Amino acid sequence: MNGKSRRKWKVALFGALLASATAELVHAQAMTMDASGDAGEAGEDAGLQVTVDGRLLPNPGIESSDLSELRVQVRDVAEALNLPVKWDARHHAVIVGDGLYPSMDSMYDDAMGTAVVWNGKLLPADVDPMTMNRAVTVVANSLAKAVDLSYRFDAGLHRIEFLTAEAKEQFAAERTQVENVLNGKGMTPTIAADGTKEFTLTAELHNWAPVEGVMTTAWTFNGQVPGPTIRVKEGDRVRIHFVNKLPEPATIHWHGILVPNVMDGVPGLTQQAVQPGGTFDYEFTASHAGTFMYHSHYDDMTQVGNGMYGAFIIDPAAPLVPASDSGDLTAQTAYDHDYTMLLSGFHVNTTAEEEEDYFTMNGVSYPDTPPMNVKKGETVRIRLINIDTMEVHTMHLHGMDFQSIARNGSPLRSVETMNTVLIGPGETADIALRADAVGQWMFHCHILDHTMNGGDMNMGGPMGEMGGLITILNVTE
Ligand SMILES: [Cu+2]
Repeated sequence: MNGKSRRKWKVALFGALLASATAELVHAQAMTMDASGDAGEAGEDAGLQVTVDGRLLPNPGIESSDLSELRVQVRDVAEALNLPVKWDARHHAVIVGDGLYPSMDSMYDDAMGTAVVWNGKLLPADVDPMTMNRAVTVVANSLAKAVDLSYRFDAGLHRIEFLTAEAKEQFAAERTQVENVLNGKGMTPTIAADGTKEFTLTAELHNWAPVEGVMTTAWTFNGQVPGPTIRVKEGDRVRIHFVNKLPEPATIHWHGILVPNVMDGVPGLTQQAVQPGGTFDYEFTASHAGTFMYHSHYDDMTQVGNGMYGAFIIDPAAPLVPASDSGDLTAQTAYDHDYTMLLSGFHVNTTAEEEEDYFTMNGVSYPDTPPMNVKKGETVRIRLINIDTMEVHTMHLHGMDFQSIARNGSPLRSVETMNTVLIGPGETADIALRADAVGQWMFHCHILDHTMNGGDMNMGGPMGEMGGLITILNVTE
């Protein structure tokens, strides 16, 4: 062992954490102990969080008493990356991944004490594996460098953050998908000989990043959350070819659209569930103009709760009416901007029974929700769709009133002027406004724990707490 063995270590105990399915660290107590395992006096450290792509690891990190070195359990990091981990007692080594490790004996003769082999490669000496509290720990930033993870220590949150290249790529890849949903841009259909508009929706598990640096496994249509928007005209004949690539059965329900009973997508009632590997063709006529949605109708808390939903917009067959300078805005108005927002969330570090820790507009949380950029005087329609499994939302706009023009797909006979609209799960609300006030105006849910991202509640500072269901209506001259 090297000279570090005499260094004092603060070790956060994690018994309370392991007992808690919520993975909250607030109960974790801290003590100091030296590397030989002797417990010292209790300290005041509430625990050093460790995340991989935003997912909290089961065990806290360990910091040297002079704070110069931060350590993590190698097993936790490997398992978070879905790599198998085993302990090789003969060579006193942690074996991560499935890589080959030829000439083990000569390899380990060179390693002092404990070794870590990661995908067939002996990790370099500065990773410094050390058995502490019956777990093999390694130096966090050295591990990151050795196995190609981005590394950050957030001193304010007291959190070690590892980030994979996949998480960065996913975040970049989904920006266009999110903007297309916001802007109401529908999938391009194939037009059959009889004029039927054909779309394919494939259900599959796919990575998704609700904010930069946080990635979760989502249940998706076509690899995105929300699924791609389907946008057709009133009276159109529509065929949706559904392909199930999930590990469990699924169906699709066309929420609010007046479809034949056999196309309603309720398993065990109107059809057999579509098995993994199976397909089903849904076919119906776009019954009436309005804002609707489609969503899975099988194992709803899992499938809908993790992303299997999308907007279904039916435009009126009659021509839209240009907006006059003073008249009412209605569902028939031709708007300069026509936005769609599906409200939901993800459980990244909370359980399905708890509230989501990342509330999302179109699959992403503030500050990564794209803004609505409009010019002064332009007209704006926002189609709100609440597809959260449990939560109501009270969407509030700063700086301007808006008019409620449609509810649950149907135009309102008289518009109502308001600044906050309440919308329950399964409901839609179309609101409209003239952007007559220049500025950066917040549009957000007024249930205020829906505007925080997981783990950030402790963060100080004027902007630090903002997350979740917030976007900006940016009105320029
Ligand atoms: Cu809310």
